[in-house]
Amino acid sequence: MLNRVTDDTHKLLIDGLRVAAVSGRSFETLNPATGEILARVAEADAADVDAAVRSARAAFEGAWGHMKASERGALLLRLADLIRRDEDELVRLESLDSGKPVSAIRRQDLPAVIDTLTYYAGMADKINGQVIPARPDALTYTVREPLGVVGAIIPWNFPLMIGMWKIAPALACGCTVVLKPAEITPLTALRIGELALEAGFPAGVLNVVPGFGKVAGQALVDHPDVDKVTFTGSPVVGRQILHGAAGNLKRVTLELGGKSANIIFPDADIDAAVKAAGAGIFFNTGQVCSAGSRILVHHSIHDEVVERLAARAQSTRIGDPLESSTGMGPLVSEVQMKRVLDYIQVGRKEGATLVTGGSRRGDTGYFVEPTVFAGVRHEMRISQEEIFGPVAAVIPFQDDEDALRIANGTVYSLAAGVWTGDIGRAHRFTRRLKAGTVWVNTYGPTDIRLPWGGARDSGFGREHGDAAIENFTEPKVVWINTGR
Ligand code: TXE
Repeated sequence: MLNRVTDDTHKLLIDGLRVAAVSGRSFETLNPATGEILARVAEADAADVDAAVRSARAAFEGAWGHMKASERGALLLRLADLIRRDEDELVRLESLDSGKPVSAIRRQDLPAVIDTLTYYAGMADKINGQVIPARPDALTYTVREPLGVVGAIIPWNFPLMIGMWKIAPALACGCTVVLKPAEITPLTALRIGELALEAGFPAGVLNVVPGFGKVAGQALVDHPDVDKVTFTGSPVVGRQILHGAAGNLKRVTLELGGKSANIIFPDADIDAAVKAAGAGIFFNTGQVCSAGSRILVHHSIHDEVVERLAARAQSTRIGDPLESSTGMGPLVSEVQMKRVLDYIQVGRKEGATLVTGGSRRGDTGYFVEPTVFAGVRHEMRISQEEIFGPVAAVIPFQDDEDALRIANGTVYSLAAGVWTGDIGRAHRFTRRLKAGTVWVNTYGPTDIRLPWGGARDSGFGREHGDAAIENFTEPKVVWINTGR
């Protein structure tokens, strides 16, 4: 039983108020498990984004800028408390809007959101400068100042979690935020904005402007009074953001996905490796930037791994994301489903062996079967391009050098995994794999304390940990002449 969230239009959140778009326009967000309309949402354009940026600027210059850092931290903790209080509602809303199974949101996304908030709450009053005694006739030191107004543009695969990866450190640092959620999953972002107000964040500190990327997103990127854009999404849009940001030389952080290699050697714990390889590509219906979408398997165990991986794919419980027993939900949209089905056709035409899956499941909602291609060759498109769906490409390799050549042979550099019982090989691979994160004998865990990001078409800059503090602050040098 799935239903509309409400018949009212979900308004924008600007300057502490829920407001209609200046244009009066709105758009629909759908439930990907049914294809039905879930809610109508006000559609921000440049005028609304401008109002949000002005409000964020006023808050930055006003109440927020004058608040003690420890009070900012306390507000982040209060927000975490309210998210805990409303966990059931947030889990359901996120599931309805994105198609993610409630079990996964409860187990993974919500705890990560809380962890992010508490981690950066603790950091808020520990953002220190340095005394650097440069000369005997001066007191010279640095302070770290917040950058100002941050435009946060987020995707639809982890709306709550990726949103919080950007909001929490930006606010901890004393910046203010204009958040542009993805047009297909705007609902939880609006709810977080409301909870921030309830927690006591001053009006304008966190504004939420749902709308389309080319309009609302681009307006935020082009706005001359935005100091920083932090973006997670596609490389195509990442490049557009760099162009737009050049106008006033905004700082930019980009996290743009990948085509990560998960490499399995015969001396590994094969049970554990296959289990993790399955989760690594089928979790969140494959819509994960660090999905282990290329499973590189030593030729001597290729057939065995393929067989066991296919068995895992076939036992995946696909279904209603609101059911607690569901393991895999739909893709987020019809566009994404067609994109994934197209790639499956490409894989077939390229001559890869379709071992299991390969089709849409049912004709309601955007479900696609967990799919395994075997005998994939490195140069095939399904081995080079990000599919962002539950499609595993199993690629046989001959030896260490062959595995490294294949693993490093795409335009991406986000993550990689290696499974081996040989400690020397593990170290050689961690050194030579081109990736922001390399997992050894595991695949996929992230932690807010550890820097996260990539290089080349996976973007640049790091989120999480101390790195995020540097993203939202800038050092200022103070030089005090202490006399003769
Ligand atoms: O992404 P977009 P899409 C990859 C994945 C996926 C593909 C396409 O391969 O299949 O991208 O997804 C906003 N100025 N990833 O088309 O368009 C948009 O409104 C400013 C990987 O949905 O990049 C949304 O809020 N903003 C990725 C956000 O950008 C713009 C997660 C992401 O949408 C804009 C998502 C513009 N001109 C997709 N155009 C990951 N790294 O995890 C769009 N947007």
